[in-house]
Amino acid sequence: MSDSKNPSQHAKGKGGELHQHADTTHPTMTTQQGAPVADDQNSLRAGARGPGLLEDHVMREKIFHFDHERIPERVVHARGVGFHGYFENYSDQSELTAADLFQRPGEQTPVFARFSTVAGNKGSADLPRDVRGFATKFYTRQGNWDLVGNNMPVFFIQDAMKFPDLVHAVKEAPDRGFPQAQSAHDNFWDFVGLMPESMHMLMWTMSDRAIPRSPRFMEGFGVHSFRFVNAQGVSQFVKFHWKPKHGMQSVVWNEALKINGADPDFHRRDMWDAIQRGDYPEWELGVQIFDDAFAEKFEFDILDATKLIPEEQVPITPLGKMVLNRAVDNFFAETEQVAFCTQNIVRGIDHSNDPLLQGRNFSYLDTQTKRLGGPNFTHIPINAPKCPMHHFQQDGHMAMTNPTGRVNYEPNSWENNPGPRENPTDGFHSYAEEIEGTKVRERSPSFSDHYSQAGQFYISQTDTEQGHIADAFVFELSKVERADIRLRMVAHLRNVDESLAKTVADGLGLESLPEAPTPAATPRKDLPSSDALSILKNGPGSFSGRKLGVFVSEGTDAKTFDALKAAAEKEGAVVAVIAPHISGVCDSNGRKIPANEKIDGGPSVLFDAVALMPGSQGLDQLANHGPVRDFINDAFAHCKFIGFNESARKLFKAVGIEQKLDDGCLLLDANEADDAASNFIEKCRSLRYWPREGAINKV
Ligand code: HDE
Repeated sequence: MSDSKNPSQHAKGKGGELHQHADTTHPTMTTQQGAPVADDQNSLRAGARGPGLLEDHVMREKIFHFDHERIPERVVHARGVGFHGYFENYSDQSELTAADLFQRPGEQTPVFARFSTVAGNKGSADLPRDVRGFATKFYTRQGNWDLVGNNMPVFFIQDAMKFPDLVHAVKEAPDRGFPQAQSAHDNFWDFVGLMPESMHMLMWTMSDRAIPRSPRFMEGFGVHSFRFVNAQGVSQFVKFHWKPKHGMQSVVWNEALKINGADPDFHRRDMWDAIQRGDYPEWELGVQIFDDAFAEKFEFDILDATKLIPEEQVPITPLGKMVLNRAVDNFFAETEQVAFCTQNIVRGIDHSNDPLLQGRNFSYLDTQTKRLGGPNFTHIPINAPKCPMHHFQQDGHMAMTNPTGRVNYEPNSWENNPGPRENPTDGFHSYAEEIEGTKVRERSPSFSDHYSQAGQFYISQTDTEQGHIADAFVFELSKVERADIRLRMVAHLRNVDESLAKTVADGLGLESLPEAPTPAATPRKDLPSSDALSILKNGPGSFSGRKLGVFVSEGTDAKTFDALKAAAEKEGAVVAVIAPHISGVCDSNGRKIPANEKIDGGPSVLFDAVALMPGSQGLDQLANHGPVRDFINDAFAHCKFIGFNESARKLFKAVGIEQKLDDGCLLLDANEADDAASNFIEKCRSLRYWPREGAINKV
């Protein structure tokens, strides 16, 4: 074997000694101990072809460290992405809460927010049908407050005791190690079908909320009832809400399936890109505030996390806004190591007796200790408060911030450096709630209505959204192999909404409807529809922050292209150019238009709307090209707005939709390029042309 295969050998003399000159343009590589490394290519061995030597501390250190690079991924919410930013408080809320961050108008508090899926592993795709985590760490001047929420305001279960079962059921089966990142399988539907309390949450997870277009376009919820407590000790209940500045948006299911293949990082890339271009993701934080009297008269138990309080019943009071404006410097150090804990609350905020929340308060601290390796995970910069800390806690694995001096206990009578003391005025006080009761393992009967709000959610949706919910149930249950599990779910749906049950039963090809189970509490049919629960009733009315995919080829008309780009950018949208080759095309003026994507890598599922602007040459070839055909077919099937020029008609013909063009397809007339472009972008503000859906996609 010849040594000449190894380039670094060229620098060596016969005995392997280095003749290379030191590289002065880069810092010298060192070991973890700081010792300069002379050779990073070759391990130490007995002779050039001989065995490796154990003595090689440089190689052993390098490989040892590599071997230990992974930490356990989160047991749930493993897949996620986080960003830095700030929370800006609107006004003095001291009457409501003593929480320091809500006292002074205009004051900014640093935050770190992490968005996640729940079921999938760390390397899974961004767009499974799933709940999304929405966790925010506020680094307040009186300690860290973690608001660890989701993008849905309710949850599957009422008691933390059932969480391991729920998570076991949805994640990979223990024998086969699949399915990954999906709920469309027997174990999940078996479990939830036996847990009627999950019905309301299932309506949410079968809705488009479970396939968001980006975390930027999601609402967030604290889910549980919490307490605000003011300096006088007066408390009210609150529920936390995040409303996205750009409005809500989701994708359609068939699109989600394809996005997962085309760009598994779709969400994290979208967030990253938005922040890089200065279009900072933003949400308004608000609270529903209510007192014991309301809690008493409300139809459901405010401690039951499977229930929400409709915004129409208790409107949201805005408190401030969160702006995410900075990506992490290092994904592992920040996003992976961030440790959210529901127990991290600050003076002025308190927990309620929600049994799910009570269980969470144990779980998060416990899981971080395992995941991050010891009790000092609070010393990791992303987890450390940004306010001063003084306490007598000490030692443990990886202690980084250590006390000085001899005094590590309290009380003490040392005069020199005696350490901190408690502060009853500014310190954290639990709300002085009167509690008495018998020690029992018992679910309150006030938790027993499992269907009413599920039905309310369904009737609050537009026809389009109702259709998507039914389709989602049919899709998921069609992946369930055991027929009795399918039937059990349809039976539950009869208690939610008879028409939904019927549609799902038809979709599954059932000959008759199964008998509905006897509910623990009679489902109410008098709950009014709540518009706030629908995505489509709360559209953004703008195409701002969205992405237009423009397909071009050689000879694309320069004027139409420029007009469209200008109109999109004026709206605050981003234009991506898709071309037959990544090096781009020359337009009708002979100017080079660089491409962002080659057609195969830039399918239309990655864009919110598309424009087809091929040149007049080579259309036959384009019409026969699979990726071009898919681009058009998918954009049409996913109800996207499609702008097109005259040449594109040939492509429509090739895929058989020439006769089906509707009001969602707009001609970008070269003679009126500016008007046509602004008209098209104006249409795009509706995000999708839903009337098309009724005409296609049905079997
Ligand atoms: Fe979590 N959850 N959870 N969860 N959860 C975790 O903590 C748990 C629940 C939520 O971006 C774990 O750091 C229990 C509801 C988010 O790092 C773990 C119960 C809500 C995140 C845990 C729940 C959430 C987690 C896993 C039932 C919405 C990701 C890793 C009582 C209000 C945070 C970790 C991040 C993560 C336990 C239910 C939100 C095991 C026991 C309800 C956003 O501690």
